[in-house]
Amino acid sequence: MSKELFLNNFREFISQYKRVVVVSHVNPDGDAIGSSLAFYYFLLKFGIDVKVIIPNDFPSFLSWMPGISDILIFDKNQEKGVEYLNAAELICYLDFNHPSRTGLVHNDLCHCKKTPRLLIDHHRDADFSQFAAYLSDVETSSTSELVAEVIKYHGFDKYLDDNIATCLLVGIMTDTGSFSHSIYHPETFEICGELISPTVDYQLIHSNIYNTFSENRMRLLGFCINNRMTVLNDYHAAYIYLTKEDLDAFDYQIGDTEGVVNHPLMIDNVKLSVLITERQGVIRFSFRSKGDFSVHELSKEHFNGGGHTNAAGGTLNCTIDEAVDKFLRVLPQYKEMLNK
Ligand SMILES: [Mn+2]
Repeated sequence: MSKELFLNNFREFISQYKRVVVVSHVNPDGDAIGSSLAFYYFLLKFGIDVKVIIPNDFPSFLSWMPGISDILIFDKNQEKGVEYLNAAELICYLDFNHPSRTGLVHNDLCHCKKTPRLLIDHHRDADFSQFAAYLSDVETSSTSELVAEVIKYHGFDKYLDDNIATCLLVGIMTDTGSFSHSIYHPETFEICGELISPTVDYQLIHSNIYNTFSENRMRLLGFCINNRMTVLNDYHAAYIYLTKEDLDAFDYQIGDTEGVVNHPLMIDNVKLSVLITERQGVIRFSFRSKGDFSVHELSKEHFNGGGHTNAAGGTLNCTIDEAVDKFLRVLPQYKEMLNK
């Protein structure tokens, strides 16, 4: 299904459904929340009964967003979440394409597999046969940009409001690291220009996202760089690891490690950065790269994950020491590529 076909048919497609659930991925980021809420507000304008479900809580730097209190956090209210899913006539996947990305929601999503699915996403390797309609483009900055395109197609003059514009700007801003990467075409800037207005203050949105650290979060960042960062010059790589004890020592809150992985890339010759964290018995990997080194391929191959060329995640069931060892064992395979 081409973008044109999706856009052309969207109005007619969506009008078949009265009750719609929008789901986004586990550990939701700015784009997951931004795209889901913007799409939520858009569907409300068609008189649709829409619910937004996220698997677990959002980071506190998003707590000011319009509509955020309308979101159902599945692990806090599973009963209601299951009720919404069972009542849905259409389930929309925003900012992910595989149900395994939905944490606790996964099981209940499988239970209603007869319910048609709609996809709006920019991640790789989607299985389009699962979807009644899909808008998927890996060369778009963010799912929020795709939602912006959908709304623009139907007329910003008719459907854009300050809530939608704010949510979309949050998604595009956060997925591009404040417009520093993942920008594939000028339309990303053009559409942001159309979202900003006298009543949608870009600088305020930016400040709400990036200048709202707790003291603990800032000190954790310092600790990561000073005490837990290893630079591997032979590989143009760097990694940071954080144990559960480290996180506890800084009274870790969801979102506190957001952006930490980007810092090693600020070193001139570092092309690959990895953050390895210990969370409730599983190890989470966060990968970032500069240039054409694909952390998607690296993670898909060795760390049960994937994502984008320059940003990907992964998980392993092991100890933190084993996780660091694994990374160090895998790295030599990529030495040539990293030294290119
Ligand atoms: Mn995204």
